Amino acid sequence: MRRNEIMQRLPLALEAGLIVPHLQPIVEIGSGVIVGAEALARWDDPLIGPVPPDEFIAIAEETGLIVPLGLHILDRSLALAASWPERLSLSVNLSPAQLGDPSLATTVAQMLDSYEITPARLCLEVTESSVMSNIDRGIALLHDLRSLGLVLAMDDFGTGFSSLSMLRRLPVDVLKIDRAFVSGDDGKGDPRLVRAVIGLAQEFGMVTLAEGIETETQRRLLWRQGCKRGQGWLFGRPVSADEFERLIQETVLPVT
Ligand code: G
Ligand code: G
Ligand code: MN
Repeated sequence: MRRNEIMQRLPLALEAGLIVPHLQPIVEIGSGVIVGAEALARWDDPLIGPVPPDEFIAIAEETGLIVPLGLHILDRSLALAASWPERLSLSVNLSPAQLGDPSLATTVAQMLDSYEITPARLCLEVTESSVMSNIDRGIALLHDLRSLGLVLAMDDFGTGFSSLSMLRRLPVDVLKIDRAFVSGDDGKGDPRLVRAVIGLAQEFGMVTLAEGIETETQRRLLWRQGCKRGQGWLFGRPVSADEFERLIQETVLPVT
């Protein structure tokens, strides 16, 4: 019942602008200084109430609505980033279906242009599975995107089914260390896997960004191992655009 309700309501909600980006701070792990944010779609509907993102993102992927939804989040979050200080970057998730859109690179270029955003401030996050569905086309599109001057990150790395050899073929700059390895569902994660991912990233000339940092212990471990950037509840949950603007006026949280 609920699922049908969400499915029916989703296109209307998107049209009505009810689906908006919230922003989770991305920090320099050592200093705690905010260096950017990841845009995460949120939907609070006046008729059916708040809908959790994992539910509506999954439904949007099934119905193909993820393509316009993804572009909407990209557009709205770029509009926000245009008013932030130049030093702050913006990360936006790309879904597998978006990587099948031949006009994606042109659209992204037009958006950057119209908001007058330096391409290097935008990071697009792709998952292993999004490239796997059509490897050659996916890789070609990633090269097109990267040639615009923006940054590419691999999201959810090491949790899917892809092989390590993908690291050699994908033109990505940033490897995101999955929350499952950093904190997991039990708050423990696995420091051995964290170390291994940091080592792999170094071998391939990529930068690491840790997700799901919840405790000072996790933070210190990452910092000691040379992971420079991260995000997680320790530093900040995803917040509304207004709240994020307030955050970037202040927050400094040095390592202890
Ligand atoms: O905050 P969190 O519960 O937002 O996100 C749930 C899942 O939904 C995560 O896997 C996240 O990557 C994904 N997600 C959130 N916003 C977007 C979006 O704008 N586009 C895509 N493709 N995925 C998103
Ligand atoms: O798949 P992706 O990495 O884009 O999704 C990010 C997801 O992780 C979102 O659902 C976001 O709300 C969630 N998240 C972000 N920081 C933390 C954290 O510190 N702990 C937990 N448990 N979830 C987090
Ligand atoms: Mn992400």
